Amino acid sequence: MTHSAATLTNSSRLWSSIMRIAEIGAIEGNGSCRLSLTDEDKEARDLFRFWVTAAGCEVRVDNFGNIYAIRPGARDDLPAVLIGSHLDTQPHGGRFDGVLGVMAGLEIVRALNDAGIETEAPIAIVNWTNEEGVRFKPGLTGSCGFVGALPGGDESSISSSDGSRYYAELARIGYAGQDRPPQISTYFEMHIEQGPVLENAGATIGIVEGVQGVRWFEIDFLGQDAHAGTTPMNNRRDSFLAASRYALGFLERAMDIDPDVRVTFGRVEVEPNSTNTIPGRTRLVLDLRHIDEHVLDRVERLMADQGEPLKKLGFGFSINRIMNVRPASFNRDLKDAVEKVASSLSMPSLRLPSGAMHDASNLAAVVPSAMIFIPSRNGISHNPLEWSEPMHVGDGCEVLCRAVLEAAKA
Ligand code: HGY
Ligand code: MN
Ligand code: MN
Ligand code: MN
Repeated sequence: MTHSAATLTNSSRLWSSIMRIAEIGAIEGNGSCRLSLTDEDKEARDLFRFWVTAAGCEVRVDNFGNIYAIRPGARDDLPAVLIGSHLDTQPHGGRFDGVLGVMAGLEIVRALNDAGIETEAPIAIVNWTNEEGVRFKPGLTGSCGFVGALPGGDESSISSSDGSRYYAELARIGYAGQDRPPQISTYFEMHIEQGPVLENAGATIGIVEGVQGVRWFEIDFLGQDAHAGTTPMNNRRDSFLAASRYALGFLERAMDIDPDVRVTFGRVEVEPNSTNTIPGRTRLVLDLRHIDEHVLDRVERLMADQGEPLKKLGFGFSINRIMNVRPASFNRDLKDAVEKVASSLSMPSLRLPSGAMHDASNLAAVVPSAMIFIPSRNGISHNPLEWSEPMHVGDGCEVLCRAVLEAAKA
């Protein structure tokens, strides 16, 4: 089946679906805030479900709240080609992170309907639950559940930052499903790069080599609550000061192990969180990343070593690893196929690693998977300033569409 040089997909229809989703949970500065399983997430899920139903897809929801939209093929005995990403965002999220990939899947289904193209194998779109891991931990919850990577696979392995319960929230928003996910042969994820590499290189299409490993830890420091006014400075066990000293010392030592390691303390919890009480308990939530698991292991050992001096000073100290997504590499044949499609459409492409984590890391462990990036302006993401050019959005979707059509042949 050869396709005319004219595009199959409709870039303005794709653009308007992205902007329509972005309006849900809109925040100042053209950003979005749709934390997973909130009313805003529900609204986006409902709209996605409405659109894919209108496009003739069968909708299934599994027990992690992942939504699958399945477009039948000529042979439904064949496993589906799956296209996915996520609709949840960071608290100060942009309009494209995750949304681009789910809406690109929808646009491909719509385009194939318009063109009257029947694929051999079914094509499915997925919206993964809680990719961002803001409200519930670990991140990538839905795709971890899909590949059996959640320890226990039940609520005991999903913690929340606001006291809510994952499965109760799924039920509350009407997405506590029990459907069996579709069998899949291949996974594609289109995503903004969230970094500056493609823009600096003047490339439109990023062919992602792989994703660095990501580990999350809850590091707890226990001191003693005490009065801010009556307690002399030399008679305190201030858990926040202990945590601050620890964080700075750990960061320097980790960079000595490997300057490419990524260490982020993005979340700090202090108890009792009162201006005039010395905090007795502080929790640092650490996001640690690197492409090499041996480096991650060495840094993890350092994490424990750095806590020993605090114990000698009388502080409680504990580490709980709450997420471990292994480094992923993508399928060589699929990368070559994407590169071939991009050059057939005379789009400049570049191979690069992904600094950001993605559901595709989990999928790559179970099926041949590939990721396509498009440029992010100034490399900014997880910020309302996140922006990608409409032309790049359209080009990326057209490349994805043709790569998916290749993969959906029997
Ligand atoms: O954290 C990440 O890398 C992804 O953007 N959620
Ligand atoms: Mn994302
Ligand atoms: Mn993100
Ligand atoms: Mn992703």
